[in-house]
Amino acid sequence: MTSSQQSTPTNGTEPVGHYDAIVIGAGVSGLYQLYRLRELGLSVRCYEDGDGVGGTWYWNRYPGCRFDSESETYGYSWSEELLQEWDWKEHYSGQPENEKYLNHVADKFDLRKDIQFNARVESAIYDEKTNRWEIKLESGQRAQTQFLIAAVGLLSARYTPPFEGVESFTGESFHTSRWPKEKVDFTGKRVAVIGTGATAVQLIPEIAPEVGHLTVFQRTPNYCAPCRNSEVAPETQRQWKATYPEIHKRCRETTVGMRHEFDRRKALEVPEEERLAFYEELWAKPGFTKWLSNFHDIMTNAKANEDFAEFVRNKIRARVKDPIVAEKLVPKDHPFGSKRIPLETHYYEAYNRDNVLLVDVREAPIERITPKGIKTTEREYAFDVIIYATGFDAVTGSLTRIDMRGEGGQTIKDKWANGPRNYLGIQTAGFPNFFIAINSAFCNYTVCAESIVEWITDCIRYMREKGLRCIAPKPQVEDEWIAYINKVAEGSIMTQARSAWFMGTNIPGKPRAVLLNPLPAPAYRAKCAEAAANGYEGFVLQ
Ligand code: NA7
Repeated sequence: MTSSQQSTPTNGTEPVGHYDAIVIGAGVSGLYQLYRLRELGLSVRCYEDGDGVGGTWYWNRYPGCRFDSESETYGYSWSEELLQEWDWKEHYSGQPENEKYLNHVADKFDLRKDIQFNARVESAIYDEKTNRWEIKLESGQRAQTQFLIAAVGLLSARYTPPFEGVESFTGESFHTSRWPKEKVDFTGKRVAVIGTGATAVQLIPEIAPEVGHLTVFQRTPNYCAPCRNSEVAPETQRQWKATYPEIHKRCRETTVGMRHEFDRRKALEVPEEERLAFYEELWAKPGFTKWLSNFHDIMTNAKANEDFAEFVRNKIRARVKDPIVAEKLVPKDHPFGSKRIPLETHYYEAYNRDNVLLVDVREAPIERITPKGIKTTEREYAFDVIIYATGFDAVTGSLTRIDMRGEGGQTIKDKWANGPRNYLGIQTAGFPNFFIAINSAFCNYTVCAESIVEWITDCIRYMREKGLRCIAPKPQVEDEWIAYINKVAEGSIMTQARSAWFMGTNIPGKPRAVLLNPLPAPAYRAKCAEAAANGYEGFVLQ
């Protein structure tokens, strides 16, 4: 037991636990944050809602769930031993392997002993007299800490549209991000999937051959691109292991923290024949190459974007046999890349099956869920199973769902009523010693999450070395940061879809705001490093 740890709570009846740091969430960021803070010699407690580690890779266990990032770039980069002992089986690793990997990390670094599972944080209240946070779990258990780190994930607060009658349905219902651990048997069943985002696009082709009949309720078609997943050959595995430093160096240099980098040429300055050949070349490659190695101005120039968007539309048309269904699957109301590009395997072919029906809910919106199934403005459909693949209250939802109160009792919900306010995405004024370890940069999760965790760790080390009690951003600096982020985002296609979690517009009533940091990852990291190097410039330290 470290010096400042006075009690170790195990259930709702014990005395308040006192810690130097509390980490909320045992996903990719939380596990690493726990590890780093423990290395610093702090007493750390991690509270995790689930009964196992993994975060996103614990909760999202629906059929077909897998990385969209290349596996070799997703694993933690900070332990050479870990890198050398872990073999990725597929180029875009599936959820079971990913969960296994994070369990392996938790065991290897003995992290479990500081994690309390089935522990949902209900409230976090800042005490201005002691400069400490008091945490209350749903069980009633309480704990206090100097530093509070929310590693709660950017896509973890699930969203189910408030359809009337949801509870009345007499069949089984699932949200994809709360999928049961036991296999769901779809054999012969009439199944509905609501939503056609990245999740549904992974799920639909997996279950289509198994179900009796599948009805997909689509509101907005997406520009889905082939994943082209494959098994990792032993030689490739050896090559990765021999070159991890170069792989990670590359990921730290690129705009999005992956191996992909945008092409410096402007799309429409390249002669048509050469341009189309380039598109075909990108299309034939796996992963996000088609998006993130494309001409850079497809993300800023509407005409360049439309040129590639039309190329993708034709790819979709070529794969769907029924031209009416094909046209429904072709996105026309938003630019390519203004919503997350789903990576797919046999997604479009699923609609060529006799047992799959596509329902366009823009033509006939869902009116209500009934005891039997789903009623649109056109007709009622009967189902045995309804799957909600309806996404997340992204970035802010996992924080605003906690009753968080900072200085003067201000709640984070009130403070963020018009969108998130923060400095560098890491701290928010009025909430001292509270750190947000959510990678909301537009990039590879782990690479960028690691840098945020390391920034927080260095900051806490600095404070302890200098004998400082608390840190929070200056409100004016925060305002300037948000204005800057908005200005950078203005020039990007990413803000232009009518409904996208990038901007919070997928949730009715949620303020439209830039939720993903639009800066290139190296530029963002440089800003964070600069603030730290200048004695945490922009922050008030006491
Ligand atoms: P997404 O991408 O937010 O997709 C949610 C889907 O649910 C999307 O097709 C929505 O349509 C649809 N939706 C939401 N509300 C409704 C209502 N009321 N009626 C009909 N359809 C609705 O979430 P995912 O889980 O697929 O992916 C999230 C991220 O996880 C993904 O980007 C990856 O980064 C991993 P809409 O498009 O809003 O019209």
